[in-house]
Amino acid sequence: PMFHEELLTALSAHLSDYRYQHCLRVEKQAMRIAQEIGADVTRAGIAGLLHDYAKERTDEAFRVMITAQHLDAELLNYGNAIWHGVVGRYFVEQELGIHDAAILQAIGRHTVGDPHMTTLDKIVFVADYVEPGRHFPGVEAAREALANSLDQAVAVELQQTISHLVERHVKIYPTTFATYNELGTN
Ligand code: DGI
Ligand code: FE
Ligand code: FE
Ligand code: FE
Repeated sequence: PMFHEELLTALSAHLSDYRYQHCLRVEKQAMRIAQEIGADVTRAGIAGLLHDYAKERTDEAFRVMITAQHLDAELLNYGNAIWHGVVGRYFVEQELGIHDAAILQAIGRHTVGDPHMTTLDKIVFVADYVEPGRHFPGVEAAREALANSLDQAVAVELQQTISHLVERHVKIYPTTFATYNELGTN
């Protein structure tokens, strides 16, 4: 596997500067959350750093990967917003030689979640949403929720994200709903 400095070089080679800076902030944010709750700080950092590694690939590159990895053909009905995590994890594995299943899973779940997220999955999911470069309406509510618990932050993020997507009239990936439905509410 690559050393941290090599990961930074690879990441910066594939991302615009603003998204590269976002990834560095998510790395730090994920490590901070992991530290606070006694989770694996190293895995949180690597997954946070690399979560958007594939975000600037072409749609064609994602379609090729979906076919090559025999992923659910339903994915072809979505776009970069969904692909960069769910499919992006395979670019991380193949190009960066990261085979840690927990890290790849957290990258794969960082946008849409999963009904059975691990603590690492939740850390990356939330760190991406609340990192200090985020300024959208609702980010403070998510940060306040995180001060209470990671699970509260996951819930607020899902509620706000789904509402936002509905307001924008965009298609919602079924896993996003499944994750929302699994929250401890009724
Ligand atoms: O990649 P980032 O911008 O850092 O953040 P992200 O990966 O969490 O979200 C990327 C985009 O995907 C964001 O605009 C919200 C959107 N998104 C999240 N869930 C869904 C979704 N878009 C669609 N179409 N469907 C979803 O279920
Ligand atoms: Fe992302
Ligand atoms: Fe996210
Ligand atoms: Fe991100």
